[in-house]
Amino acid sequence: MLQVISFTICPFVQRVTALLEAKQIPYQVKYISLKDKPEWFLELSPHGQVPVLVTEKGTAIFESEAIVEYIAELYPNESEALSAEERAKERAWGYLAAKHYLTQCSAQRSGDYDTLISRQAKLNKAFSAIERAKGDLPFFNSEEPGWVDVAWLPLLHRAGIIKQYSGYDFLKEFPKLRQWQQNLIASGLTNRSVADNFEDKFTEFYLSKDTYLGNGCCDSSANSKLDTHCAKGNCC
Ligand SMILES: N[C@@H](CCC(=O)N[C@@H](CS)C(=O)NCC(=O)O)C(=O)O
Repeated sequence: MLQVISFTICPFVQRVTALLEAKQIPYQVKYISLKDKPEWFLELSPHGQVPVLVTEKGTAIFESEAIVEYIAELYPNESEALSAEERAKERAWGYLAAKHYLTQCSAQRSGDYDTLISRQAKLNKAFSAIERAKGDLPFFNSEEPGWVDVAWLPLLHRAGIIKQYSGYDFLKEFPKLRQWQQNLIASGLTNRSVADNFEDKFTEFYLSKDTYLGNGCCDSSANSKLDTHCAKGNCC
């Protein structure tokens, strides 16, 4: 069986597990600590990063982009009979999402208001672009989640958790993305692509007291500043 070497809250890993889930491919997950990387892991991953996919033959593939390409090639869906041009466009939208995973991570970890807003502005460029490209179908121009959906899923899933716990909505200006987020959550893919304790681990790190969002959009001192993004209007 395929094995995914993972770190619980890594968005690059979640893209891989979401694709495996969407394609209903069986796999096992092995979690490691990135603070104390095991020797066997460092032998598999030349840059010491997750995800790593260990194939049925025992070959280790690193870099999430290479891993999702491998999975798509090995397990093609009939509905994925795309022209070269269509496939290239899908790959490009997927790449745009992955390029923003670390931007979202750092936005969530912002220590102050100005940092959060400048990082949100970087995210907004990508969000605006995909909001314009998104049609009215439940997923990215399709009835079922596909390549582009699983690439954007980590961003949309995490934005949902941040909103739920802090009231801050990264997607406030993007109605189509909010609907897409709801459709992905309703599909079950968001939950199935992470560990049972994902939400605890995620909020523990990204909404810790070291972070601006962890100290509360609902904090009265932050209230007026965050008003434009606080999902709860009068701030809780
Ligand atoms: N370009 C890599 C990025 C993966 C990545 O940044 N993984 C992080 C966790 S989310 C990691 O392993 N960090 C540990 C390190 O860099 O030492 C990919 O797409 O697989």
